[in-house]
Amino acid sequence: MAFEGLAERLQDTLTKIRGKGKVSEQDIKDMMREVRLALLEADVNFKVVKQFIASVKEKALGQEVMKSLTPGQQVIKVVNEELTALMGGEQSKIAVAQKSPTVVMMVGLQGAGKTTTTAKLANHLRKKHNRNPLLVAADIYRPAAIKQLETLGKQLNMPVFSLGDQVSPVEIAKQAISKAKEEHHDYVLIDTAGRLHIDETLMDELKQVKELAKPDEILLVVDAMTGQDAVNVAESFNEQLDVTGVVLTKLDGDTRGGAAISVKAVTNTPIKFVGMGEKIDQLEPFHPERMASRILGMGDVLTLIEKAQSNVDEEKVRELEKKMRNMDFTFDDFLEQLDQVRNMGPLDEILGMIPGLNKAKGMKDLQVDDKQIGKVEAIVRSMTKKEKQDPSIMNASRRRRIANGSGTTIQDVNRLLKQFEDMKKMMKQMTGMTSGKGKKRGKGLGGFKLPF
Ligand SMILES: Nc1nc2c(ncn2[C@@H]2O[C@H](COP(=O)(O)OP(=O)(O)OP(=O)(O)O)[C@@H](O)[C@H]2O)c(=O)[nH]1
Ligand SMILES: [Mg+2]
Repeated sequence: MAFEGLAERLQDTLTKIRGKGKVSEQDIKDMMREVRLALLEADVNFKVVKQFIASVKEKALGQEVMKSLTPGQQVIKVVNEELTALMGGEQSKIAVAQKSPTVVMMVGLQGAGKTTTTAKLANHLRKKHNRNPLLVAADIYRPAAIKQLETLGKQLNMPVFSLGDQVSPVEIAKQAISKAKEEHHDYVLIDTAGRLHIDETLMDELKQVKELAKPDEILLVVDAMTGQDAVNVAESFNEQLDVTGVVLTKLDGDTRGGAAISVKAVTNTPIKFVGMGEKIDQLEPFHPERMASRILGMGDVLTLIEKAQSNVDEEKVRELEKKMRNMDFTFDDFLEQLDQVRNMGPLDEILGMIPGLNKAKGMKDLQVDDKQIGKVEAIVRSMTKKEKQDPSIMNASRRRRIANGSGTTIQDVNRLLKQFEDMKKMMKQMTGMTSGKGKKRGKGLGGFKLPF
């Protein structure tokens, strides 16, 4: 997965500070040294790193205190915001021309992924935007380049415009655009030839195509795995062609992430899409904020905190806490708690925001969890009012009836009852610990956990 090294290092650094009730200037300095090293190791442009560190330091030290977050969380929030800003802030979408068709020109070095991305983009435009693109084969230099695009077009069941390899790319572009107008294609995607280096002859040709086709979008395709080289390439292409957006391919194989973080800052050109694999559907719109959260490995922890605070009724939380202390937390309370969590949004989404659970391997388990929760809820809802209030009356026949009523097994029911008892014990310990010292408990979910 992308960003392994960086994510790991940053997460280590941030974990040290996350729960801190107090963060000193020295803490921030120490942390920033680590962040700096982590970014440099990830092959982020050193000027970008320098600027980033300076602005995080300044904001972290000067920021307003927010009651809802601990100081440690606030520092993380600043890092997250700055990282998001560095990568472009808002999501940058593909151009739409006022008058159809929208012309998109794909450019980039040899093997960067232009042809593949042209097909992926066509697929994306059709699937997500209900568009009807025309693919244009304007790479007349590499043998089999036309064939490659035609094969992809066939696979997508989409038309590919070509005039063989004896007609100039400028002429191909011209005829393709008139054909698109005739046949009411709303996008024209022009795949151009790659080059080994920034080479003047070919660059001139691209300029001519640009002159004639007047593209609404020039997408520069760069290979994320080449790190800072990708950034330098982007800079040169941009100087010559005024690129409007970058597609970062092979992010699936990029363990460092330097290009993704530096491209926007160095070239002032936004990343619009990222390639996450060779398959036709492995192109994703680039979301700076999501990417930042992913790099920081915190899922969307801040959104989660905010959601928890706006959705959980404070009064109810206090009531529940009192019950927990008195050990009379019942299955009714449990259902209520479940509803409160549900109010925050779809469960898998909520769980996805929890750090550690959002890792790739966790995703499968999440679905299982969702089912598991449905089961648990069915069991609880099959209990009588009396049983919910006092699970100790649960004898064998009651357990059997509940299993039948909820479509589960006696083992399932037994397991839940056992977990519920364990949870109560655990809660008692937890509340005992914190209330004993008279310390104020965390808000949000009130600090208790569901028993799964
Ligand atoms: N893993 C991975 N491979 C990719 C991605 N995008 C493209 N590739 C692979 O990169 C190789 C080159 O892709 P092409 O689309 O042919 O590259 P190109 O820029 O058109 O190359 P030229 O036409 O020779 O300049 C192919 O094997 C693609 O499958 C990606 O996002 N992830
Ligand atoms: Mg190609």
